[in-house]
Amino acid sequence: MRTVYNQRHAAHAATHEFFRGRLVPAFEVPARADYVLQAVQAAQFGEILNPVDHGLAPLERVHAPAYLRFIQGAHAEWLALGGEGDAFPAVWPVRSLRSDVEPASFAARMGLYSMDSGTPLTAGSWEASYWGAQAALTGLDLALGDEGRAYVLTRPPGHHAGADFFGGYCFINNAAVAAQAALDRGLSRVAILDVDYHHGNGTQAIFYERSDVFYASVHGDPRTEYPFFLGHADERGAGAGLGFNANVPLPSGSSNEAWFAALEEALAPLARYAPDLLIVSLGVDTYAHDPISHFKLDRLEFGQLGQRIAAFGAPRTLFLQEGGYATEAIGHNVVAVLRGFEE
Ligand code: SP5
Ligand code: ZN
Repeated sequence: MRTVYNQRHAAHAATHEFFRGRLVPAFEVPARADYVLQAVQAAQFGEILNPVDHGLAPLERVHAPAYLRFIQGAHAEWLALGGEGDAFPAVWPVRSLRSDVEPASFAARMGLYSMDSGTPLTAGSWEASYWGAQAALTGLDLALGDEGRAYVLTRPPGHHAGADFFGGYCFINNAAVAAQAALDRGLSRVAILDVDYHHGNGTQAIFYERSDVFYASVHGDPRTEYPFFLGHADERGAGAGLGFNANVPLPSGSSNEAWFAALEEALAPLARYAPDLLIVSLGVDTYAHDPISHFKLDRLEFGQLGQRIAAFGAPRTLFLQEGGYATEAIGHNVVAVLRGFEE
């Protein structure tokens, strides 16, 4: 399997993030991708390609143009206002406040276009995220070609980013951009299997009222786990999308047996859907020693996951890197999944 590597990922390099009101060392760091690159190279999976620029249009198919413009210029605005270092939001238009009028204030727009204060907006967030989406689109090109599969190594991740907000370390929803581009290329049914520890609220929301993209996720129960406000089992889609969304939340600390049973629950409706393309939002923060998550997968289980995805037998499969914060182990865990898939 070939890898598309977003070589601009390190443009997004936060040193700190907010946690419990204090700045703590950032978890989503450039070294994550460096370790995965090393592991993929050492495993000799095949060629490692740079992203091909597909332009802004495929991003605008998923994200609001005003949001993209904001992210593109936000850090420069912050600096022009005298800000130093990374920018963080501090005020949000929650219930009873209006979000249909874009404020002039930079602080207000930071809140309008975000969901949390745990996602530092850095000088290079746009560059890294733009090229991440291009990597996803280039991976899609490979998956739609003769090989039928690809792995996209990128950061920051994407699945928490909504049509018009950033959060959960994510700015551009790579899985959603790739899914929409696949439809625009003539595919009629795309499935997204999200195995990151956290529910992919952005991806779910983008396709919630649509039947052409089925979103299925296994994740930590949002009653106790980030992103808290989406990811419950009763979210099954709405309107034309009713029945095309499947969430299987699991309690923090769940066993591997429970996790694989949940995976079967998520895969069953996907199998009935019979997608032309399976996109895997591949977070490996389900790892037993992940510093911010609480499942128990290890090398063996990541291999099993890869085998199970291969057995699913989608005609085309695109793996996109999402979370995973046990920095030195991420590469081995990703390689275990990809090896399991290729066996
Ligand atoms: C893509 C992805 O995996 N995003 C995860 C976003 C999680 N944001 C909340 C992070 C909370 C950090 N908790 C630190 C606990 C230290 N003991
Ligand atoms: Zn995650």
